[in-house]
Amino acid sequence: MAVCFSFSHRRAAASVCLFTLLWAAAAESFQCNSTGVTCSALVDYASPNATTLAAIQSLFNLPAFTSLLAANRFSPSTPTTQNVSPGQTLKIPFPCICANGTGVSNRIPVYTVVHGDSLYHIAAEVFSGLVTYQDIQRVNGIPDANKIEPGQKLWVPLPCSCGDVDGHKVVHYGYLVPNGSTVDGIANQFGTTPDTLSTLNGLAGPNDLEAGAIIDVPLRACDSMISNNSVDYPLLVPNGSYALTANDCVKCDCASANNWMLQCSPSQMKPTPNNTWRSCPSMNCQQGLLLGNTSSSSCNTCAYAGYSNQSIFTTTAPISTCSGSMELASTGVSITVFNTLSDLFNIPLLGVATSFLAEDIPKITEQVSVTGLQGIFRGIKKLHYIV
Ligand SMILES: *[C@@H]1O[C@H](CO)[C@@H](O)[C@H](O)[C@H]1NC(C)=O
Ligand SMILES: *[C@@H]1O[C@H](CO)[C@@H](O)[C@H](O)[C@H]1NC(C)=O
Ligand SMILES: *[C@@H]1O[C@H](CO)[C@@H](O)[C@H](O)[C@H]1NC(C)=O
Ligand SMILES: *[C@@H]1O[C@H](CO)[C@@H](O)[C@H](O)[C@H]1NC(C)=O
Ligand SMILES: *[C@@H]1O[C@H](CO)[C@@H](O)[C@H](O)[C@H]1NC(C)=O
Ligand SMILES: *[C@@H]1O[C@H](CO)[C@@H](O)[C@H](O)[C@H]1NC(C)=O
Ligand SMILES: *[C@@H]1O[C@H](CO)[C@@H](O)[C@H](O)[C@H]1NC(C)=O
Ligand SMILES: *[C@@H]1O[C@H](CO)[C@@H](O)[C@H](O)[C@H]1NC(C)=O
Ligand SMILES: CC(=O)N[C@H]1CO[C@H](CO)[C@@H](O)[C@@H]1O
Repeated sequence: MAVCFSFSHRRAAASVCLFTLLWAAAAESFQCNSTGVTCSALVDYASPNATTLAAIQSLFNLPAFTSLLAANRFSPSTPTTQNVSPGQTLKIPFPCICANGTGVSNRIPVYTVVHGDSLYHIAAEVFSGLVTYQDIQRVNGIPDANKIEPGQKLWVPLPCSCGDVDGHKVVHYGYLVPNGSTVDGIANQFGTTPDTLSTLNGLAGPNDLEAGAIIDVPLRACDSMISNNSVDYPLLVPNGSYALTANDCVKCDCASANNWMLQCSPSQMKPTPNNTWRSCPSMNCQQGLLLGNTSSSSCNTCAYAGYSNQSIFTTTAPISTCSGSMELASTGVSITVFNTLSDLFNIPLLGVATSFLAEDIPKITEQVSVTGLQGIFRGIKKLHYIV
């Protein structure tokens, strides 16, 4: 079924298998030493045929459509009817549980057998080889693989893992290895090291990588202030992506550029329809600071601390990137400057604004919204506003 060959490409050599089936993934369970631990994980799914996001949500029993959008960095307004083309790969978010040294999806997805199905068809085609038919047979205690009945419900144990890697919080991502990949290339692409990838996946060397295999890639996630008794603890959001939490009321972004701290703010969405919240609860810190906003005077941000059935919790947290008060020799104005470029639109404006009259803020905004710290200083000097 698969034709394999080796080739070398600049620095590294790799083995590649060409599948006659459309991109059937090769399942291999991931090691996971933390017994009984659950977490959220991701796996690549290459849809075998043309379908929609709604059908994929249903196939994988995803409770929230927004989780599928977030995992794939799609806009929160993407419709459920959005088309998925044959072979298109999507990241599927799901709960993982570790036991006996390996991780598997925690009792989902559950697939209902239809007329004409075989275990092989379900494993290799419907789930595009994310599992073997033997995996499904084993976890469901099926004595004879040839005997399944329409209507029978089968747990499909997807490969996954939980736990920190190299001392960092990570989301374990079951990555579908594309043709022509190298261990170095994959490590580089996902911000990890070839050694870490080789150890996690028991790879003997750079040649030990097969196109179409699913390998465990640890995606470093942001740290957060979420309390360990919050419903969503520990919310792990990998670099470059977002998550909607607290019944979709809160949107949290993770960017390595923000010192690996999760940044959360009100999502401006309605709460998910199936719970007791008719509208999103208040999301303020003390002194009326709104979730995600930063105080110009105290170098504090209003951070997300989790949620319960009743409320959304917040806490004020110091911003590590806040550099405090700086003297401007040319004007004699002391202003508070925050030096994170990504925060430019929220934070420095406040810092600058405290030194000027409110009616001048639009002018200052024009000056500073273009560049970073240097731009702020230039803007201030140009405007010659002195308190
Ligand atoms: C990888 O190989 C498969 C099977 O031959 C093929 O269908 C697919 O187009 C190839 N992908 C790329 C990116 O070359
Ligand atoms: C799991 O334990 C084995 C044996 O102690 C160790 O070699 C391996 O690195 C551990 N794996 C992880 C992911 O921690
Ligand atoms: C309602 O939401 C909870 C999580 O908040 C989820 O587990 C459950 O499946 C949802 N039910 C429906 C019918 O969507
Ligand atoms: C782990 O192994 C034990 C004993 O071998 C077994 O009872 C249990 O079902 C296994 N757990 C999983 C999740 O496979
Ligand atoms: C696509 O494939 C899935 C899984 O094999 C199947 O259930 C579904 O009916 C197919 N849809 C179309 C439009 O062929
Ligand atoms: C939860 O956090 C509190 C305070 O940070 C800590 O004392 C406690 O041990 C934690 N509990 C668990 C189960 O981690
Ligand atoms: C984090 O993601 C951004 C893009 O979203 C990327 O430019 C950056 O290299 C990533 N950093 C790490 C350490 O993975
Ligand atoms: C939260 O609500 C769910 C159902 O809406 C309920 O089952 C659960 O016990 C509640 N938890 C708390 C702590 O009130
Ligand atoms: C004063 C200030 O920075 N307010 C911001 C607080 O956060 C909301 C959204 O999260 C922004 O729209 C406000 O501009």
